[in-house]
Amino acid sequence: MILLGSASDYKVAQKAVNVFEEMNINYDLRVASAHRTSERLKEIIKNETEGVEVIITIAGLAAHLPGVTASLTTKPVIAVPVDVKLGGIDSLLSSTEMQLGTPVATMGIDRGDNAAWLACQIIACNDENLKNVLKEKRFAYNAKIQKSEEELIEKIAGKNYRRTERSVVEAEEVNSSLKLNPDTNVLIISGNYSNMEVVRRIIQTLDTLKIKSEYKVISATRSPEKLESFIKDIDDDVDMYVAVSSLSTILTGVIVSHTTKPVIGVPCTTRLFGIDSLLSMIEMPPGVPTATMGLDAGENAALFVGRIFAIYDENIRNELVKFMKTLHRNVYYD
Ligand code: RP5
Repeated sequence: MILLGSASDYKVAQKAVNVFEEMNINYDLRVASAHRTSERLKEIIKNETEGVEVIITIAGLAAHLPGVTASLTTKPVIAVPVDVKLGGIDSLLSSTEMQLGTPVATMGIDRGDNAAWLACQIIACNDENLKNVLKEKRFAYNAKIQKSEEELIEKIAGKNYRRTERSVVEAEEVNSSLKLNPDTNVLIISGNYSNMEVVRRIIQTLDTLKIKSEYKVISATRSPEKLESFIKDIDDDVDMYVAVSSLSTILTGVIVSHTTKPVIGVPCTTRLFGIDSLLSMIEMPPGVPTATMGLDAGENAALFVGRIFAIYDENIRNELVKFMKTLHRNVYYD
């Protein structure tokens, strides 16, 4: 379901609609403001989302639609901040910085398309056919880029343009030497050891929800080949990733570029109050979303993972509801 804070947000929602039409995914679209029509919003979430797997919320300004929606349901909620004022930074921060217990996976500003791609990745966790279609789309992108390069060069038509010769360098066989436990569902990757407290909270919360996870520490800048070969090796064996990163979050960028599974990112505060990691994690180009959580919000990342599993797994859903109850939240358990 796509929820808009106002009909004026449709220009951003249109991008999500286009992806769902391309992917042949059914969707509903509603307009309900968290502030101006709060009762209508509650009514929709409580009584009109049966069978809905993922909710995409699209809102600008003080965007409370995603957070309020997440507080009314246990379904995964994705937010798309809209550029109405301040370039959309107001809406981006009010979507990401959610309190413990109500995770919202936020996309880049105006990135309705990536919200739909992430929704497809989430639905694909339980749909083999969609999983294959997503992989095909990823390969098709290579051909698209190559074609656009050819067209560009034709357009430039510069007399000094020279194509560099292709030299074949023997690819060095990189063995990541990292192995996964066979029953791991969620792989947590941290770029360094300074964010281990966040990793610990993710593991602890996933344990509470009875979701099997394990973690690895691999730097995307210091051991890029190891990271790449590891993801290629194990991608078929995990359901999704949680990536923890600070400074320039190259880690999440590398992971999403090598998988079509959901990647949940936790930006961490090291410098600049974490603004560097938050923005470099969230502002992804179309087709490669990172489901970005608030700064250092390890528990919320685990709870978002729980919401994805809970779509199809009754036991995990019960654990999630139990956890939410311990937080004394006033949630409508649909
Ligand atoms: C938000 O305020 C809406 O999501 C929209 O982005 C913005 C402006 O709304 P309108 O005044 O155009 O209805 O709540």
